[in-house]
Amino acid sequence: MKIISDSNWYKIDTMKTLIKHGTCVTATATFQSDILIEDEKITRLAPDLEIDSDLQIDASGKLILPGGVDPHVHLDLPMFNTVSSDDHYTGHKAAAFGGTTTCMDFVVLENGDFSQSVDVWMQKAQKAAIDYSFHMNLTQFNEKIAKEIPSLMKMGIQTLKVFTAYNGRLRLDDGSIFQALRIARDNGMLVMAHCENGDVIETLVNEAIKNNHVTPEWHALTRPGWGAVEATLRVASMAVETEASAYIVHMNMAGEVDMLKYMRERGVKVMGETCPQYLFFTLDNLRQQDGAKWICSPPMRSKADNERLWQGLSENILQTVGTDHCPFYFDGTKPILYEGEAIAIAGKELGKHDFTKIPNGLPGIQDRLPILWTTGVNTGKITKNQFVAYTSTNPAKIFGLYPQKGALMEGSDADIVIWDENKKVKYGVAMSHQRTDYNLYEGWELTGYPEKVFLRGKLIVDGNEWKGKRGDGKFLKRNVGEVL
Ligand code: DUC
Ligand code: ZN
Ligand code: ZN
Repeated sequence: MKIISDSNWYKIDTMKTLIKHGTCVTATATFQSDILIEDEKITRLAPDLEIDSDLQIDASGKLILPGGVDPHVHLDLPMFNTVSSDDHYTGHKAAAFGGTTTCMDFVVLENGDFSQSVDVWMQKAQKAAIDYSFHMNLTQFNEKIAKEIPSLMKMGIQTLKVFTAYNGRLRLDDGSIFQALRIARDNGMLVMAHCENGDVIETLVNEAIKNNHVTPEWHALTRPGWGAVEATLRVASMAVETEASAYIVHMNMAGEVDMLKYMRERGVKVMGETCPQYLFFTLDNLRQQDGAKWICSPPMRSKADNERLWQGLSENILQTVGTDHCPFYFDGTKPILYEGEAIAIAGKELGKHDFTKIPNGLPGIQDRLPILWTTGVNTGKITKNQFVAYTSTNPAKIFGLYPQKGALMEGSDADIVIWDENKKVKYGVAMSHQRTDYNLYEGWELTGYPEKVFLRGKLIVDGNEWKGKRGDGKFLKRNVGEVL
């Protein structure tokens, strides 16, 4: 909206942007269309629009995609005497440069108090630069908490994340997960599950430490993949019994894809997310000198797992690609420059002599779309429409934001990416706005990259230029989502 001053009169006029000659790509179709944006919304979608506008953009030869929706990020998350190194400004800015305009972060539950815990996250997100919403980490459970779960819906939070691992810290026992699924079913909520076997991990970690096995590879060796497979089946089985729906986060094992397929073929309301890192990297990366860069939970697996996950995407067995963005510096003793300021945040070096002290998590919020495009679309593993479905439309639908987000439709928010499918870049930390000192895809040659990114009609990324602002991102109250 712009305000026009006419002598002493002020009239509020609509800001109009017209994007012409682009090729729109949605989850289900590819078509030629112009797009008219009025203020924050898409208001016309038709070929050959001839309308006076304040800004006209020629998108000939370019693709128009709905802004990416990242369902899984951890910004400003305290962990192991430090904090994930992107906050709700730097992480959002990086997301935008990669074509993502909405992300969903997890609220840490403190003292079993939902409202106070959400307030803490609301405060952190005051500096938001893209639109955002929250999931609630359900890491404690008792009668009082059970009764209060429905109040989250009034706050616009329709998702509970449970953990079958991290004993003594985040894990809920199966009985509590079962009860949470029932409550979710009765209130139109969705349970998201981090699936690994907490007891096996605890046993193996204790043994590894006793035997002085402290290098990064032991992080993966103490978190066996079959624990993830078994826990996926366990959560899905509880979803059957409770008639609830469940969403398995960060799927990383071939067997998890098999379980998902098996359950979905039998009508179980279970959905699966994977993340780019699980499509490429393996235990061998943890064996490198800089192996700590790849420490996250669940850990990297094998080539066969990478391949089965790709197949899961090709064959529509999986539903989304999130990032689990939770960056830490590789060497947090050395500052990096971010927006001209030297900033050092303790990171992976905390566990130099003990893998259990390495903060868990990887950067990826900016990388997701460009990496998936080059390695998925350009190789023919997934279509352009699947790309949009996994990175934008499906997360918007599952998490109750569609068609406000994840869509190119009249009435949708004008979150738009003008995508140059011919743009070649040498990717890596120098191109990244993620606030960390390394990038998992350093030196990768990519073809296909965002050229312009709009958030609710406002141009926030223009080539290499940042036009966004702290505080421009809006909290999204979410509705009941769809089961895909
Ligand atoms: N795994 C990580 O590696 N980091 C954050 C949370 C998680 O589940
Ligand atoms: Zn997790
Ligand atoms: Zn996570």
